[in-house]
Amino acid sequence: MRGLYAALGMVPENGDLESVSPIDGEILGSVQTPKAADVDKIIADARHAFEAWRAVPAPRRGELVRLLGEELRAAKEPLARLVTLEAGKIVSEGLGEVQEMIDICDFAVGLSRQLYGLTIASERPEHRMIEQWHSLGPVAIVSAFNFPVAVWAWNAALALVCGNSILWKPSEKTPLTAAAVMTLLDRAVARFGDAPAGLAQLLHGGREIGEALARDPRIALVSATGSTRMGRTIGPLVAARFGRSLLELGGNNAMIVAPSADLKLAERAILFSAAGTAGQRCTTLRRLIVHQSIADGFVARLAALYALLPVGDPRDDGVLVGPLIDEAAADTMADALDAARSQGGIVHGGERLGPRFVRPALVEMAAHDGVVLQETFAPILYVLRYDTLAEAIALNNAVPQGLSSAIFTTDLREAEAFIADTGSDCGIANVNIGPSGAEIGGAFGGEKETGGGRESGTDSWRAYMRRSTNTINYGSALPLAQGVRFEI
Ligand code: UN1
Repeated sequence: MRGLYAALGMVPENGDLESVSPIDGEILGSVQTPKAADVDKIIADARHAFEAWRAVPAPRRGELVRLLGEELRAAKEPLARLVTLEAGKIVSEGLGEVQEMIDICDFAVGLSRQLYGLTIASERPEHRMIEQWHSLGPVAIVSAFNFPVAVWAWNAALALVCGNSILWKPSEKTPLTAAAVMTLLDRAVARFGDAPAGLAQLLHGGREIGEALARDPRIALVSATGSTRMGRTIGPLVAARFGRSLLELGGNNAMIVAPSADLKLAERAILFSAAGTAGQRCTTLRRLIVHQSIADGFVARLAALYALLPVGDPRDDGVLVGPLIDEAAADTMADALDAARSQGGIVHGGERLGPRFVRPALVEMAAHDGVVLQETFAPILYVLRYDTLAEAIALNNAVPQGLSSAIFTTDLREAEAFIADTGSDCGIANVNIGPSGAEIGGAFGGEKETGGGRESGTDSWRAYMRRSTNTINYGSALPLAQGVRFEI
């Protein structure tokens, strides 16, 4: 750990929150959580920083994010290694997570010159209407253990170029990766030169910190990623003060495998999206809807592949499935498998291989019900069968969550039907690609209990700004809209 701290320029802390590696239970280090009075000061500082930062031209704000991208490029390997140690991701996925941060920084730098408004045709003569986008205020980012740094970057890079200060409450399970990223950001800030103090701050801790941020009217936007249960607490707290929230909550993502599908491609996509990251992505494939005509052979083949999945130390070459984040997660998986069995499910795999290590499970279910409707944050893939595409799409949509979805088909009509208005009801609907592993260029998020927020690409930046509509009269009369007359 000492070498890693040095490579990341981190100073070890001796705090009250310990970081435990899911790989072997080793204590990696600790960080300090703030007291209630500290939280108040942190928020006040964020407010002051915002007032200064919003006056900095957006392309100049982009320069800070460009420098952050440089720091991340330079520290990619050690930061990825820390992600592996603290979150249990395999090396390639740890590197991918840091790459995702670099990608969003690049995106945000370009965006810093493209925060475009609109010119609107006015109904009145010699009038012009415009729409401008202004900075919003301090943005609180609440992130989860499974993408301990990338999801922060999606929010932070956009929020910063949009003129906002940022506060970050990372998962209490991954405090060190957060501390490492703040060290890199501090370095970028130092190189930038004149960024206001308090522009980007870190608040370690549990749900009480998230709730304090959600309650505080000085926080303009709360962007929270995590379970639907967390969202049910945070969302109403923010709404009660008419604040803004951006919620990225649970997913129960499905893939339809049609009779015409390229089954080799489908197999690869299924293994990555269902077993990758040990089933701990919000976009993880959780339900497989296979056409009756191919189901027997395809499921048998998948069960055989599942048995070959290399589970083990995520630092080792060739391992594809690392540990679950903690023992409670492995217990929850075992409970879900018991529930599936009691619903008549046939379970392939799913054995516990250590306190936190599990073999991914493939579970054939007769009915789309009970445990299948819940998001269990573990590598369990429920398999269901269908006859007609309409039935498969209905199953895809018949869960409370609406994050991601996919179809494997070579039939153009089926592919288009799936992504049409009347097709998948999710925020993400893919064709011949699994539901996980999105690029940053697209807007990321989902409907229903997933929370409705969108982060990352396209116009998600608008969530971090406020809209101002301006009507300008450059004539010498005062015509009223809708032809209203009001003259003495
Ligand atoms: C998450 O699991 O919270 O699309 C985010 C993906 C990743 C991000 C997942 N790019 O799977």
